[in-house]
Amino acid sequence: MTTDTTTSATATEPSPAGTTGAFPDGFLWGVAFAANQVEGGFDQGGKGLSQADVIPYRTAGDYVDISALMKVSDAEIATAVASPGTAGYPKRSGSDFFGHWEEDVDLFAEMGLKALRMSIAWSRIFPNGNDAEPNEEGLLFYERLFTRLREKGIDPVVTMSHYEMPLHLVTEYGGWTSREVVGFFERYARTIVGRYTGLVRYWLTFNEINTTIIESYTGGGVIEREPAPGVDPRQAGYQALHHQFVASALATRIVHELDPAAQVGCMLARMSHYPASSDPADIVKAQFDNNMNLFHTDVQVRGRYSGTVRRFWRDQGITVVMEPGDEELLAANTVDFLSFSYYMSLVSSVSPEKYGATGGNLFSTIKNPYLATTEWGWHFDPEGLRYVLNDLWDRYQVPLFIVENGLGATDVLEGSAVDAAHDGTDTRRVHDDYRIDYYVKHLREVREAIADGVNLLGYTAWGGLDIISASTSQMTKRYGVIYVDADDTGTGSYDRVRKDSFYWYQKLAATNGAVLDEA
Ligand code: BGP
Repeated sequence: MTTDTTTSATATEPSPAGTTGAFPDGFLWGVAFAANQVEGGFDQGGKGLSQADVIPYRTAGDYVDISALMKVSDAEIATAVASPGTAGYPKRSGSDFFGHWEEDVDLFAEMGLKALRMSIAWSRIFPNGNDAEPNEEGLLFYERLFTRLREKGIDPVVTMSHYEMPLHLVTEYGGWTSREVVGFFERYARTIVGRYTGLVRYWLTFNEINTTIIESYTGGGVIEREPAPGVDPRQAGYQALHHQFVASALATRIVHELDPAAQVGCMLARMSHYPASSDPADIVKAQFDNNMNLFHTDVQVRGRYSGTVRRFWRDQGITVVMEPGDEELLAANTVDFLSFSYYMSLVSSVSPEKYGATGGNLFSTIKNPYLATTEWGWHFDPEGLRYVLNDLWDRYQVPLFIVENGLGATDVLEGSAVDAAHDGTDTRRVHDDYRIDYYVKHLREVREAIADGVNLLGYTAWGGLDIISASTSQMTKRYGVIYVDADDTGTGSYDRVRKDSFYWYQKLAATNGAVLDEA
């Protein structure tokens, strides 16, 4: 063991917390949300129905099997299509960003944000997805929004597809299992990149692209149906995923062609798997689970499928149809940066029955005895974020971007809009110190990773505003630093109220992270 005089620690330990550098100048502090969860205006401005507009509100039991809440059946879609209005379909009203966007952009500017990660609703541009011409009203909505953001010094970081596609492509084409949808997406990408050249400098193709094989309706618009005899039920998800990889490569080529000054990234729900024990069998299982998560970025950053997933297909009898030239296209059109969401870590074991289970983002996992969990059962693991950042940087050596991280919690609104006891002033407040604590703990680990040498472009906290939850369709699973006065039934004024975390985040951006030393 050697002692390195340049640091106080011995060579075998990570630099102790606190001996850290700072966030780079120009770090992109921001917030993030998705059109299907925030916009509303589902039947306004020429928008067509999307796959998210037919997901009904369901009260859930223990939130362990989340995916049951996220998919819909043919019968449910038929009922939804026949149901006018927003009642019972929370994503139809979202947080009414469609009606409040100017006020919201002013709030983001007041926070001193440098970035807003958001998505475009494909069915606001092509209502049915296969329309000959785009919807000009939709194009104009985002043009005005992006222009206003840039005027305020806020970079839009735009996801082309965030858990939604036109419903027509789901019901008439089978979603992303159809090769034709690749062509419709290519036209959509060419239309939006062409229109917003110079306004949008950061593009993401598919949100959490690994969702498509976990929850195929949400990720790929694939309605769960009985597979043909002898066909693995997971095959539809892998086929849809391959089509998305091809579409992502085509969109990447379009950005590089139409707007070389812009950058395009992929987006992964990074779920790091820790072995439950030092049993080599658990170690190998965790390595496999991590590689089955990371093969998605292997394709989009390295340009090829990994041996792990190819062997998995062989062993499971899963056939993915690739057309001539697909692999060359993937290899020639890799992304400029890697973005990811981080909410928690997971645990792997060859004998999971030995351990209890807990909820998670998209699926449940073995309970980690070293970690606390959130109200929704998600592991609370700030150090895991430092681990993930170093792991991704070492594996790919491309710039990284944390585009989702945050705490879903049931906030309490105190005070009233017109408080008689205070001269009728608005005394509404949300004291969410637990959310500030969450950011502090995670961002300190981010700062450590930057000191470890990780190249990180920015951090966009999930929510910004309170929005409809992707998994549970609740408004009351709140992530924002801005409270939205609405409940799970969509009842409320939709007023915006700055939470205590709003002011803390404002300081975070203003001090480029130095406020982390205060808490
Ligand atoms: C990610 C999604 C987001 C978001 C977030 C929080 O998986 O990309 O859309 O919703 O998770 O999850 P939830 O809303 O289910 O709490």
